[in-house]
Amino acid sequence: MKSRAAVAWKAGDPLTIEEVDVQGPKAGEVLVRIVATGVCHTDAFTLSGADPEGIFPSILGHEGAGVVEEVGPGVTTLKPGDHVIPLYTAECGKCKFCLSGKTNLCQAVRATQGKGLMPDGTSRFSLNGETIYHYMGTSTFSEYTVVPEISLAKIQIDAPLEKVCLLGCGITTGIGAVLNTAKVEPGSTVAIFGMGGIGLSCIQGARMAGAERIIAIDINEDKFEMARQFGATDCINPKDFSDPIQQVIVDMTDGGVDYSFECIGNVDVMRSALECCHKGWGESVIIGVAGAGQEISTRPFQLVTGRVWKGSAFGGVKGRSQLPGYVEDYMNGKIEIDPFITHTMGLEDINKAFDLMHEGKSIRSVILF
Ligand code: NAD
Ligand code: AHE
Ligand code: ZN
Ligand code: ZN
Repeated sequence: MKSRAAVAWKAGDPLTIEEVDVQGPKAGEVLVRIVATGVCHTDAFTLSGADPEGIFPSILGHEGAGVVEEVGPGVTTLKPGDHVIPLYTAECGKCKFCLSGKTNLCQAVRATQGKGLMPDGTSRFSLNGETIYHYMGTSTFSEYTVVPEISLAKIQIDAPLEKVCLLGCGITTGIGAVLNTAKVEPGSTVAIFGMGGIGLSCIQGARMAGAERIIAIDINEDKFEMARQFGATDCINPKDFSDPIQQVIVDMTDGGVDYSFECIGNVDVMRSALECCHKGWGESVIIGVAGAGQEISTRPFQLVTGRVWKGSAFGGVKGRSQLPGYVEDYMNGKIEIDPFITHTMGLEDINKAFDLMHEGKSIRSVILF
């Protein structure tokens, strides 16, 4: 079949809208009609060429929601008409990772996914006979996409897809990093670096966890109004201080924060986020994604003296079993999504969504098909 899709041909180039060919679902696969998709900074990161796993030409997008159109042989848990959120972190329930009880990082399809291919080692997308690669196993910048059954969370039919698409990455990642990865306790002091969709979602999670003090850090002060709306108690711009920001935060908090979250992808800020943690117990969670060749560093003494460095992918959330609960929490008013959607547009304007992100003018743009 034909599908309208935004194709990334080459690192650094704008996407172009094409009518691509999509092959039907093979065994264990599902054809999904995407209704809406967010644009996450990770899409821009891969398009920039900084992602060691970036493959071109490909169809980016990993924050979507849609409707099952057709299922391939052997698919038993989904049927046409079901509403779904594609998962870049599958949940097979059978692999060593799924069975460990220690991680959400199912590896059942991860190797082929990282090569832009379906689990059988081929792509379902092409244009004029040329292979177009998948991205993160989701490729939600296409009206029709093919996704493994184990990479789809079935959600309640009455949830608005143009809103809950943001649970496919950003909002779940931020809330999950606070609740699952850090396990922030009531009364905690928390520092959150980067007030994009991820950082604001960390604020939301910190509020849910009962954190008492929530310090928001960004170099773009336009972000502070929304940070305060979500519950930040302090908003600070590192450019306003001559001391390193970690020192400023340590001084503000009688020795450092209980938890910090890096939501930017800047390795220098990752160091600040660790070093603003309290001696003896402070924990820092890296969420931001850094480019090829970049490395983090700190004095080992920071860890010897009790600070802990962690990372979080998709907020530690197991997509098939836990994401439907996030959708339910949105429907019950426990999770906010609507204020994150600062812009909506059609697929033909998708490059505008990238521009708005780079200009610091959007939190999330949602593409409506
Ligand atoms: P975004 O571009 O919307 O927000 C980033 C924010 O960081 C902006 O407000 C920007 O002003 C701020 N910032 C930039 N440099 C800064 C600095 N030096 N000091 C303080 N603030 C600074 O991005 P987003 O969509 O919220 O994504 C944030 C990061 O999280 C990206 O690296 C993205 O790839 C990553 N991410 C990771 C996961 C995961 O599962 N680990 C999931 C989603 C996104
Ligand atoms: N491909 C990159 C890493 C990208 C990355 O870290 N992705 C996050 C999700 S970002 C969503 O916006 C993630 O979940 N990683 C775990 C995984 O298995 O990919 C690289 O550096 O190679
Ligand atoms: Zn993302
Ligand atoms: Zn698994």
